[in-house]
Amino acid sequence: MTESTHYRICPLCEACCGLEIKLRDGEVTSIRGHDADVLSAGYICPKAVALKDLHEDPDRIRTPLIKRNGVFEPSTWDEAFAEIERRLPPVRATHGRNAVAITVGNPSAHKIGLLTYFGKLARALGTKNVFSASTLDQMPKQLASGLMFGHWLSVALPDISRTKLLIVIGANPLVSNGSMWTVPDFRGKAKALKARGGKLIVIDPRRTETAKVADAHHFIRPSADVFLLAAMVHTLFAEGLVKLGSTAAWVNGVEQVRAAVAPFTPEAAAPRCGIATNTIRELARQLANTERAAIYARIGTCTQEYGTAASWLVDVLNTLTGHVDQIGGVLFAKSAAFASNTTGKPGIGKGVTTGRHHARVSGAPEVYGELPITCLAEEIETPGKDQVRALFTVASNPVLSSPDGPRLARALDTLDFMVSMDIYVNETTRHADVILPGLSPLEDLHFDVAFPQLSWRNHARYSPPVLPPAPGQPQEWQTLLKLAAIVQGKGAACDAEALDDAQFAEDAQRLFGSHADAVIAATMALKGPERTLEVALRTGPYGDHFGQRPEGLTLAKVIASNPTGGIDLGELQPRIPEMLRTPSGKIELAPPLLLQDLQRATQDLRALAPDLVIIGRRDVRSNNSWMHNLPTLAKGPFRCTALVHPVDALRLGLKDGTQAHLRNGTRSVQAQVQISDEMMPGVVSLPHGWGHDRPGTQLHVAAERPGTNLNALLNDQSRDPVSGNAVLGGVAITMEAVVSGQCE
Ligand SMILES: Nc1nc2c(c(=O)[nH]1)N[C@H]1C(S)=C(S)[C@@H](COP(=O)(O)OP(=O)(O)OC[C@H]3O[C@@H](n4cnc5c(=O)[nH]c(N)nc54)[C@H](O)[C@@H]3O)O[C@H]1N2
Ligand SMILES: Nc1nc2c(c(=O)[nH]1)N[C@H]1C(S)=C(S)[C@@H](COP(=O)(O)OP(=O)(O)OC[C@H]3O[C@@H](n4cnc5c(=O)[nH]c(N)nc54)[C@H](O)[C@@H]3O)O[C@H]1N2
Ligand code: SF4
Ligand SMILES: [Mo]
Repeated sequence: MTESTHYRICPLCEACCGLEIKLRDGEVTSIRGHDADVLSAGYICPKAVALKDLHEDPDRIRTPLIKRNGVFEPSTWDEAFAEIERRLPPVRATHGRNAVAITVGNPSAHKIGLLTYFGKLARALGTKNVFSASTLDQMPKQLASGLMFGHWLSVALPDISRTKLLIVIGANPLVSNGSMWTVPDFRGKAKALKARGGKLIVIDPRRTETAKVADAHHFIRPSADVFLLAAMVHTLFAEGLVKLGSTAAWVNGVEQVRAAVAPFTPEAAAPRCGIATNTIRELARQLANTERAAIYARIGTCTQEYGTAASWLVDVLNTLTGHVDQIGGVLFAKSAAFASNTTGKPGIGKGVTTGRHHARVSGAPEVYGELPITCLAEEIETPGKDQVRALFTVASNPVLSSPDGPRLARALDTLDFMVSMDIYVNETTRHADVILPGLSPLEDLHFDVAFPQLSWRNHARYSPPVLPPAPGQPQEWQTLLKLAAIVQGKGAACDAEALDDAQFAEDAQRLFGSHADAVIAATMALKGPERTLEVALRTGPYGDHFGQRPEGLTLAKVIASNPTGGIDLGELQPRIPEMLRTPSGKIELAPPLLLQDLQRATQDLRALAPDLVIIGRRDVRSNNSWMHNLPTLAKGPFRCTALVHPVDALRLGLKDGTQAHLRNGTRSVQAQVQISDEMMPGVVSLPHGWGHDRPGTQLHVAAERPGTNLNALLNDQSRDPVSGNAVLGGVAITMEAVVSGQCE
């Protein structure tokens, strides 16, 4: 009998907790929090334990699948690549590069192989039709941060361990464990905040788990955040509360903001957002008058028509109250590797431009090289030059995760060819012609590329694979390289890794000039993402600069720190002006794109509230669309319920536990009603990522309690026009009881 203990970063959500995993004879016997972990100190949530289920899940794909006569058949890797080589190049040759689209989904953010090599496939394709989960999620935040601070990952993070006041708007970190903010054990940190006399305030249309531990909670009318936030900014100017503090020399555009928010008096905004005028003023005053304070917003403020404007106003508030770049306010992480705000010339950069090309059908502008994922169905359906005829999906399940999933599912069936890199035959991948599986997380190494740039504390951690991969199973970066080579006409039989080595050598010459040979020699033992990581760490802000700073970081040092929980690089520190990458070298408080968008909001200031609107919800035992097949998480009370306020239930004749129709125009779904005074009256909440009753999927556990697909109710044409982000909340619906025996 052999027993071993391994330490691994959890890849399932943005909290990035450190795990301690015990094995006996190659089988997982326990998964716990790693107490010594420098970031998470032993904290975990129930999803981590389900990594065992995921590893052992009989439905998880372990060999490539090729669809023949409508049925998936297992194949070898060579057969699968040969099939792709046979079918993909003719589509490109006949219809051009834009005829092949690619989507990349959420799990790729947690996989260094996918994150660092996805771009190679996208570049090889050379298509405009690049889509991702970002436009279902944080694109507004990315864009607002990019326009203000110069890079999309330069996100202002609450300094939770030192603040005295935290206002959370449109986020539920107690359940989500933080987003665009890596903050494991939010509950513990909120408790510590309160213990030192600090305050937590939550603004949300539901009295959430986070609201329940807060000092105050205010209901807000969904999608009306821009009005509340603009009125708070208005109050700062009206009451002389603006004080920029030590960043004053680095802020552009204060007067433009003052003029832009003029129409948003608390009196005008209050009926629109459902928050009383005195509360709006008090929130602004508290933020301004508390020495160490921060306002933090997330997906609830992004997935709406004014998502970018709302995300921007949050940091306008942080800046105008002097909390930006302040200890106890909001700070910027200094990541050990891959951060654009630590490379190039300090304090100045290219900034951000959008609309370098546009979606063919809707005309939606490109943002950070992507088009809105809600354009995908129409790009497939609409005939003409550049019509999408083939698709790659990479760790992406848009049939459940994107609005109007049923329309997209129909469109996918009309494609000439579709390849999915995925680990399940699910609602999206069932439409593919070839599925190429990734490794189980336990078989893969782990280093977070993006999340240290968003973490509450600076650190560097690396996890080696816990278990060896099955023989012959490539890592996902190797699969991406092979696909890129096929697209480039180099042939499925080519040595894609040798091509990668040659590319690396070429890049090294360009980046390191006369030092290139030394860099190549120093990284010779490494391949793929590990080689990229070694270079990023060693040339990063804490790096050894290939021997020039011998005490600095190397990959070997980070690997060696794995059993002791990684390397702690300390609390976040003020970084302005050095981290800015705007062309002016200043914080751009008034980007023209956003000033213009605020005018659009002005026109909408007096819109009336619909009787009933729907919003989403997350549960700690679930993660987007793909973890409902894991028995540990699937058990327990049914979670895909529609929460309805008692007053609405009475008005609509809905009874707890019964089924109701939810309708949005011609779209309609059925869901189980759960009556709850957690909801703001007039607001219904239903989680997303459910609806596992589609034919042709292989998710046996999930199919037992499939739940309702919220996105079958939502319209794929509703977007924030600035960022292209989908509108996922605040959508007007009607609800009525299902009469027994009645079908959809
Ligand atoms: N209505 C509504 N819709 C929403 C949201 C909402 O709040 N409301 N939230 C949105 C948000 S924030 C997000 S991020 C998106 C997420 O939407 P997606 O990006 O589509 O992500 P998931 O739903 O998590 O699906 C992940 C896919 O990756 C596969 N997968 C899992 N692990 C691996 C792996 O290791 N390798 C590979 N190759 N594949 C893997 C899964 O089987 C699944 O097919 O959903 C969005 N959709
Ligand atoms: N357990 C679990 N954890 C997750 C995920 C998961 O599916 N399950 N998904 C992960 C992903 S991909 C992401 S992006 C993050 C998201 O992390 P969070 O942003 O914290 O996401 P939610 O928990 O959906 O919280 C959004 C909150 O916004 C509220 N809300 C809805 N509409 C509005 C509105 O118009 N205005 C305001 N002010 N509030 C509104 C909702 O009631 C909800 O409480 O979570 C991640 N973590
Ligand atoms: S909060 Fe849970 S799912 Fe997220 S990283 Fe930590 S253990 Fe994993
Ligand atoms: Mo997300």
